[in-house]
This record gives sequence, C-alpha cells and structure tokens, in this order.
Amino acid sequence: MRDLRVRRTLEEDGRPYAVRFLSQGAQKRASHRALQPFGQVPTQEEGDLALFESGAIVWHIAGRFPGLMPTDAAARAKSLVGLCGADTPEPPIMDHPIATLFEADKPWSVPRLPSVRARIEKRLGEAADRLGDAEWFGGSFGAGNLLMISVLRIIDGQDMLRPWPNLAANVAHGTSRGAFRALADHMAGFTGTAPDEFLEWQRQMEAKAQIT
Ligand SMILES: N[C@@H](CCC(=O)N[C@@H](CS)C(=O)NCC(=O)O)C(=O)O
Repeated sequence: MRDLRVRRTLEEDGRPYAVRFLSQGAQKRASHRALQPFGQVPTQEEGDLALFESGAIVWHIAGRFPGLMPTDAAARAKSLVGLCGADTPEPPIMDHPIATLFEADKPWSVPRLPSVRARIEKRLGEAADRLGDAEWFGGSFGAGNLLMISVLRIIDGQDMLRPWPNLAANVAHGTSRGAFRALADHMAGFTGTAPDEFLEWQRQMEAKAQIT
C-alpha cells in the first residue's frame, strides 16, 4: 500500500525506475532488514543511497522536482508540513482495513468498527474544513497532496468520503492524474505470476473477511 505513494511520486517525476517485488514474507529476511529494519516495504535504492520510510522517500524524490516541491525555503518547509500532515489521519484510516480485512476474524473487529469510524470521521471533518473550497491542500498539487490522497484512497470506495464532497473531489482530481497509472502497474505486478506466498496470504485474508 505505502509503496504506491513512492511510485506515484516517481511517475510524477517521470524518470525511469525499476520495481523489485517481494513475495509475502520476504520482507522479514535479513537481506531486506538490512534495507528496512522493521521488515517492511517500501524501500528505495539509488546508487549507493538506500532509504526507507515512505514519507522520507517521497520527500527525497519530490525534492528534485519543482512540480512536487517548491525550491524556495519557506515554501519548501510548508510543503513538508503538508507531507507530514498526512500522518495524522493515516493511523485511524489504516485501522479500517485492519478491522475489516487483516483482523476481520478477531472477536474485537466488529465491536471496534464504530469507534474506528468515529475517529476517521473526526479527522476527515478537520481535513475538509482546512481544504474548504480549494482544489488542493496548500493551494497547489504537490508532495503533500500526493501523500494525503494516497491516505484518503484507503477508504475511498467505502462511502466514507461522501459527507465531504471537497475531499472526494480532491481525491478524484488527484487520482485522475497520469501519475496514478502507477497503481495499474502495481496491480499488474500481482496479477501476472503471483508467488505462492502471496496466494496463501490472499486466501487467508478472504477467509477472514468471510467470517465477519
Ligand atoms: N512507516 C512506514 C510503514 C511501512 C508499512 O507499514 N509497510 C507495510 C505495507 S504498506 C508493511 O510492509 N507491512 C508488513 C509488516 O509490517 O510486516 C513507511 O511509511 O514506510
């Protein structure tokens, strides 16, 4: 999921890049932990430079592309605020797929949903107030909007954005950008020759989702 924000940034940048897919579980191997100590994705390698933490990677890539990150120091700092700002709604939003998918078979998932939704709605309301009538947070599309849209997309399709048409429009405009074709590429990576570990993980997730 968080690799997509990196790939969207790379697509905006327009330079060629290569993707290395990991089969489910491979992220916990020592070779990957050397790149990402928590055994997670994404990571980025560029020559001798190896980075992890999707926000830092997006910051690094966007920093050389004025369309995503202004060059003026103050505007750049504000852009970083926008980028980190997506960190506030993300935890409650991520709780939604955890409750409805990843831990759907746990006894706490269904009782937990109302509070998960309430915490999401609180943050969505605050974000919608800040966006107001504007098309983009901060006045123009940039790394901050790219990240925020990547977060809001997690619940897009759940009808949860419906009370806030300005947020829904922000997501719709962002996802209509050519750079979001990275998503299609990403899915193609899963549908071509999915590794056995991924198919097993998918089977387990589907079984969990059927329990609720
Ligand atoms: N703060 C990290 C979070 C990365 C993260 O949560 N990655 C998930 C995929 S979206 C992952 O690798 N999960 C597997 C795990 O934690 O074992 C970042 O933004 O890069």
